[in-house]
Amino acid sequence: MKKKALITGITGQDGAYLAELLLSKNYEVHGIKRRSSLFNTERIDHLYQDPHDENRNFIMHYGDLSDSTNLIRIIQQVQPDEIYNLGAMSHVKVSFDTPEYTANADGIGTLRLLEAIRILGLNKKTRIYQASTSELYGLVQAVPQSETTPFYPRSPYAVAKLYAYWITVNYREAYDMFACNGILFNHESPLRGETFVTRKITRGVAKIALGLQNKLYLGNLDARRDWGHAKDYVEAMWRILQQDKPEDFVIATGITTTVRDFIKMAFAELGIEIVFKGEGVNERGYVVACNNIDYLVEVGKEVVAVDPAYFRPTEVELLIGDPTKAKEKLGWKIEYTLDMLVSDMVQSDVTLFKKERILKELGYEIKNQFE
Ligand code: NDP
Ligand code: GDR
Repeated sequence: MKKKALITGITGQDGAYLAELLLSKNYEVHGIKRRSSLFNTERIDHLYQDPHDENRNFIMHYGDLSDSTNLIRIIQQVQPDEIYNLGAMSHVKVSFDTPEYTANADGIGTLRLLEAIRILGLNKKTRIYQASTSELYGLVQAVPQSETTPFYPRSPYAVAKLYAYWITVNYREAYDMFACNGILFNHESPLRGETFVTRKITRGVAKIALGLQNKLYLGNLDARRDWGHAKDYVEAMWRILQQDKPEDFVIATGITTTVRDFIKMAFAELGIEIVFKGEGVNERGYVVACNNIDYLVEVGKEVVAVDPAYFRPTEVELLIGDPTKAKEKLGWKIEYTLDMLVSDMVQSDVTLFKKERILKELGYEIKNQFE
């Protein structure tokens, strides 16, 4: 019998990679997607199977983490062996604008799934993975951050995820459920949402190099993050649910890098060297060399500036994870270094924007200005 998995957030970055991974392991994969006024399945379109095919193993359901009846019905119908709860309003800065919605989807949404499993009497059958986050650590208490480091959330997003973390632990202890938290540090890829800092940078760098954009405006350049590749991290999610007993795991690379250094690495991937001058809101990034004749960026040009609109009311300055437990118990390790991640993202965005440049040269203007 094939194992069945249900993924919330299947249309997101991690959902897409996890679906690919589980299909390659011969799972029947079910996903919950939200109704939207435009198509929102771009990341998983390549996995589409005709609903009329009786043997299909990739099946989509409409739903939302704010709707208990919907979740109960889908879980009753699918009877999943594993649920991966990846659905969330996942943008930290936006959570300050939509705090109540974030609490509902990211916090209570997790409770709704756990309750659905309990109500349906699936405690012994269905294992559940909760997408917890390094944002739980927030204001630095100790580094590197491990499974035993105290939490101090710094955004409505992180506070909602704190509730989700503890309700997962509580249902494991109270109802003997196989419920686990993966405390994942930042992970990125060419599929990363365009408004997260790494993707905003790699898109901006590609567009600047191709002459489609003049400058990249960013917020706090001093923030430090432990960045890995999403492909490695979905492998860890799966491993967490294959253990003999349910436990929580930190998933991280153990290396931290500033936003400023990520920017330098992204430009360097295209042979463009930049330096930063000034401080705080006056800090700027300038081109000092362009060693690739394919890219016509003038030396001396200002390509990065700070816009305080991207600052957060409360910031998480430093994240660096300790993945020792995951290495020892899950046998998990990264395949992608930060250099490889940056290269993968920049080259993918260059390919994307070369197409846009051709359209521009033919007289078609593409509008995707909202960051
Ligand atoms: P994305 O933002 O790329 O994807 C989020 C997914 O959740 C999308 O499919 C989105 O649907 C869906 N979603 C949003 N709101 C709801 C809702 N109310 N009901 C149902 N689905 C909803 O996130 P990632 O793939 O990067 O992250 C996956 C999970 O892991 C998230 O929970 C995130 O908070 C968490 N996480 C991510 C980390 C990272 O670095 N990427 C690190 C640690 C944790 P739609 O496409 O329609 O918007
Ligand atoms: P984060 O990711 O908040 O860590 O949450 P993000 O990429 O948004 O920010 C990382 C750091 O970069 C700084 N920064 C900027 N961020 C954005 N988005 N845009 C900018 O212009 C900019 N300039 C500087 C931020 O201030 C921050 O310090 C991500 C999400 O995927 C969460 O869902 C997940 O839980 C955590 O990672 C782990």
